Amino acid sequence: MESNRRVPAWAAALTGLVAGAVAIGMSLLAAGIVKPAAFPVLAVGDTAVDLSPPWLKDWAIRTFGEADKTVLIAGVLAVLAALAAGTGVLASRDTRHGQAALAVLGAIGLAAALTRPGAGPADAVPALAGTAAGMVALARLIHPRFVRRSRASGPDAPRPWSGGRTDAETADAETADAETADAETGTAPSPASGAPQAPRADTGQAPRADTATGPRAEEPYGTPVPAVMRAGEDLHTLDRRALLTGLLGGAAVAGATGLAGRLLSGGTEVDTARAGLALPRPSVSAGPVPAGTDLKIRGLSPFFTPNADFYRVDTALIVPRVDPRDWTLKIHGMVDRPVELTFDDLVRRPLVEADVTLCCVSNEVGGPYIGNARWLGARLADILRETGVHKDADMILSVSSDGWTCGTPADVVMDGRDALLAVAMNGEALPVDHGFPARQVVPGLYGYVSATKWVTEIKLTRFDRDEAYWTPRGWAARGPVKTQSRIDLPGPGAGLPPGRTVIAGVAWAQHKGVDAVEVRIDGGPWRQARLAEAPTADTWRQWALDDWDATPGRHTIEVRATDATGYTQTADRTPIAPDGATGLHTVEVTVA
Ligand SMILES: Nc1nc2c(c(=O)[nH]1)N[C@H]1C(S)=C(S)[C@@H](COP(=O)(O)O)O[C@H]1N2
Ligand SMILES: [Mo]
Repeated sequence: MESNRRVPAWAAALTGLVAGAVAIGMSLLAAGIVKPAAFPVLAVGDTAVDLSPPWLKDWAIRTFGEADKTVLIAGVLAVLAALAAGTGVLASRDTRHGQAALAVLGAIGLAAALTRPGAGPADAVPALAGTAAGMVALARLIHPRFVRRSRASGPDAPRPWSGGRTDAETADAETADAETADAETGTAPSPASGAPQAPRADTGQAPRADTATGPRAEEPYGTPVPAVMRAGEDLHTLDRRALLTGLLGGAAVAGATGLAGRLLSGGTEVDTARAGLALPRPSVSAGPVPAGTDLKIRGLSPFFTPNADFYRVDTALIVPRVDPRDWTLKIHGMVDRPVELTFDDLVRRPLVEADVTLCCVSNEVGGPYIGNARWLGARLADILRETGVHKDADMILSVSSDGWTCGTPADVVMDGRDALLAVAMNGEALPVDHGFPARQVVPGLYGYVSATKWVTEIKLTRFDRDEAYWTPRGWAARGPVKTQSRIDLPGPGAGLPPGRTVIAGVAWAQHKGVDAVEVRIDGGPWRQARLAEAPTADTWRQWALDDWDATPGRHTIEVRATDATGYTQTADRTPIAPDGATGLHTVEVTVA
């Protein structure tokens, strides 16, 4: 073992990295065949999201915004890469230790995959296949005989690692080459001299890798990959060419399996299904919005938020891709007649168009997690009524295809407002990011208690019996939207020329309606802003103050809205948790 220390760490780390890549590629392939959501890296990331404390999540959202998922995935991959490199270093000292480390990583992936919501035995396959492939790759890249022979040859004086060989070593190396090259490279096998013909590493000396692998995982590895450190050489030298060939071979296997896995994951199929979807006509159309709904001021949020600009908040690391042909919505629990709707059942129902502003409870005062869209969907209340909801059921617990849960107060959904099972957003099928093929939209409630994307199950239950995803994580069980307003222009910290300046923004109090918006500068008197039209009470409302005479110096602009119940926004600042931030949006500008 001691002599193996002379394998340079960088080479060992590289072999570990490539073996790790092979493991990930193979598990992606297996996931593509069996179940995309069972990809263990994703399962580990999802588990990390679910286990991370609310403060960490808040911090991540605040710090990285909508890139939080990219950052998390990059983080998981970086940690994995470091662990894989470490595995290679371990393996270069003792193959069994490296293999054991890989098995532990595989077991973590396996455990995560098997404990995801809705996981079944099939979810084990990608983790197992990936681990097995990684072990085979590691066994091939760092030859098991490597360790054996070093022990057999007894303690060696440490020699600097180099490409050179002494005569004695060359003899050894030739023996080893003969063994190693039997089926692997076909290059330069010298006749075996003295040493018994060792069984092939992948059939004899690496039982862990083999028994765990079986023929299937071995198959895509068909391209023979030479051992990086040939036995014999391993004691003192490293064959750079073999290393390179091995690494490239491994990388090719990883790339090919990974790509095949991605293609098989059905992403493109869902995109095709989405593109080919003919949007049903609404039976209740919302009609064109009145002139004056959009003030069309540059820099002011447009009345309708384009889908591409619509904020996205969810716990999914990779958005669920749900094929409408496979989609069903199961409605059960405290109902007389449980049903399971297909997508056809849903779109054959009378569909209603409604303009609804959706916002996130995590939106800080003045924050970006709010958007307005024209939704098309079936009335949730009608569907529920048909199932015969029990009188004492006060919670609609909806579940997404990836196991996220949401508890919506039943009385809110049933009170006649446009609570929808939506299939379209701004005139196109729901974007995958926004819940394709179907999601809930309920005006007046924050998204976390109402807006389930990729919804596949609705259970009628009670708040005193069930808890949705965010409740045990410190958020209120019920989340009515708080009356709020935001200054869109001038932007925070803007430098402005003196003179007449437009101040404009949006205000919202969904399902109540915004009755007034006031603006004040430098703590002066509140001034009424001009309000845009608002076709219904369920959307935000644009506002503008057109005639502020900006004088040189620093100025503070504040805004407050009053809703149709007569409530005026409080200036008291509270944090987003547990039920939404309060306080006045305040913008500082410099006029010069
Ligand atoms: N399946 C699922 N649906 C979800 C969530 C989620 O994490 N998973 N997040 C909710 C939250 S917190 C919000 S604010 C809205 C955001 O919807 P959007 O991403 O379409 O803007 O979706 C809701 N629906
Ligand atoms: Mo949210």
